[in-house]
Amino acid sequence: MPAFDAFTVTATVNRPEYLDAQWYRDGQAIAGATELSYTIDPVTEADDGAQYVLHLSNGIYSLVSDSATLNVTADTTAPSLEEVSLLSDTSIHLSFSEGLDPSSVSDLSAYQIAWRGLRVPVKSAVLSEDGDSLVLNVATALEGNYVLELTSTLSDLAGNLLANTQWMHSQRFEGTLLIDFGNSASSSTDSAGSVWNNVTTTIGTSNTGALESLKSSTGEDSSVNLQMIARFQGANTSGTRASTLYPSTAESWWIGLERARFIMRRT
Ligand SMILES: [Ca+2]
Repeated sequence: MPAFDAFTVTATVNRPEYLDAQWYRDGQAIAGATELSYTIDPVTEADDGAQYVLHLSNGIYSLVSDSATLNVTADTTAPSLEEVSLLSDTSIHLSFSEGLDPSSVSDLSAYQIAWRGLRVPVKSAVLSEDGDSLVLNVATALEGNYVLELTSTLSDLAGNLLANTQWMHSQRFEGTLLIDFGNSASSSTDSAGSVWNNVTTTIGTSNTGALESLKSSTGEDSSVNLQMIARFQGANTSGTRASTLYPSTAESWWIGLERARFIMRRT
């Protein structure tokens, strides 16, 4: 068995209530090991080859079990991050394939969370008792998509480093996003200060070419962010899609993790 797992040796006897039990390891009585089962958790490579026998006695007769040999192999399997979920908007639950070394999780710089172009600080990291789950408490309420990146200093008890270090959490937006590119009176001048000037204020305004958290047609926050990749100067007069600068697949874009359908509407 691999190191750092639990090992249990059990004897089966008829009428155990009349018997006193004592486990021995390599000929030495083990203090406190007086039940029919004995567990070592976790085993280490130093336990490799240990022999266990059970001595049973009813006061008149005594009996010694066959011996059981414990074979321990080195743990060479790296832990992996299996699942990430939000417990609340400020706490993230991480599940790992096995227990992590508690000393490897305490450095908060091991956790990088990117959300809407921001780095969200991690305030605390709390490892479960068995070490295979971790709760990260963050300073900012997370809505929608975020990317979690872990440094590879996280390890299991044998020192094997975490195998996968990045996790993208996405919430699929189901709905329609309306983007209004304005009317013929809107400015079509290529001005650095008005790069997004043709988008109405009900959707969002920006002079940086980026729109955060587009609203759906029902006013719901979609958590979808949009970054302008090219201006379509003067395109409004003949329809946005007529611009050669605009992708021909304009109705359906991949934006970050989301597939969002855009309906172009001229007003
Ligand atoms: Ca391991």
